[in-house]
Amino acid sequence: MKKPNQQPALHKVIMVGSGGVGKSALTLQFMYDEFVEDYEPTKADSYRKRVVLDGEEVQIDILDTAGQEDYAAIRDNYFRSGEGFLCVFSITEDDSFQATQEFREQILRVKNDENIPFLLVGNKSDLGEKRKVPLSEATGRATQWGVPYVETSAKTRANVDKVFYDLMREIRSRKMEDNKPGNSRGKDKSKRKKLKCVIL
Ligand SMILES: Nc1nc2c(ncn2[C@@H]2O[C@H](COP(=O)(O)OP(=O)(O)OP(=O)(O)O)[C@@H](O)[C@H]2O)c(=O)[nH]1
Ligand SMILES: [Mg+2]
Repeated sequence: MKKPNQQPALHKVIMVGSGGVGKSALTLQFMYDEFVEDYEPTKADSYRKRVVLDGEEVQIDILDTAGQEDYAAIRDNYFRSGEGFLCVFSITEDDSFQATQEFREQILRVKNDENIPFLLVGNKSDLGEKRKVPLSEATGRATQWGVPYVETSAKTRANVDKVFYDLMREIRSRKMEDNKPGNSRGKDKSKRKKLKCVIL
């Protein structure tokens, strides 16, 4: 049970993917129920919101990163702070789909964790007539990585809540795993160290 003054759990989500795929548009649609038509390349923006996840009040922290190559060098630092990733491409642009491979590799390298909460997101599903990335290719890659694949539209709001909530669920269950007694994952180790200090 939650103690009266305890802060709600905070889940840290990072938006990654090439420039122009709709990371900011998805974030702003989720945060404010608005679709932004104009394209303004992002440097890095962060957002926080209280939401109810399966009956429990939690906070989501979203870091919307820059897709443009000029900012590639600073990605490592941003990725390190993430607990879960929405890896976004546009279904209308094959290059952006190919780039997801590099983003995935960079995330695995920085987080050093094959099972990091991660969703592959094919955005701009409202532009079906301009589709360049076949559904089968996207689902094939997701299956190979062992992650879910979801198609979204920041314009129509299709599946926008779903990707954020599904990712939060993955992050939450991951934290519960890490906190199980006897689990030797990173976080737990530091807890044990602290415990030792108290005993000594
Ligand atoms: N039709 C349609 N357009 C979209 C969708 N999502 C984003 N856009 C448009 O695509 C353009 C780029 O969107 P952004 O959200 O700024 O792209 P980004 O991934 O944040 O780009 P960077 O900040 O440079 O990394 C904008 O003009 C958006 O209006 C979508 O789902 N459907
Ligand atoms: Mg952006």
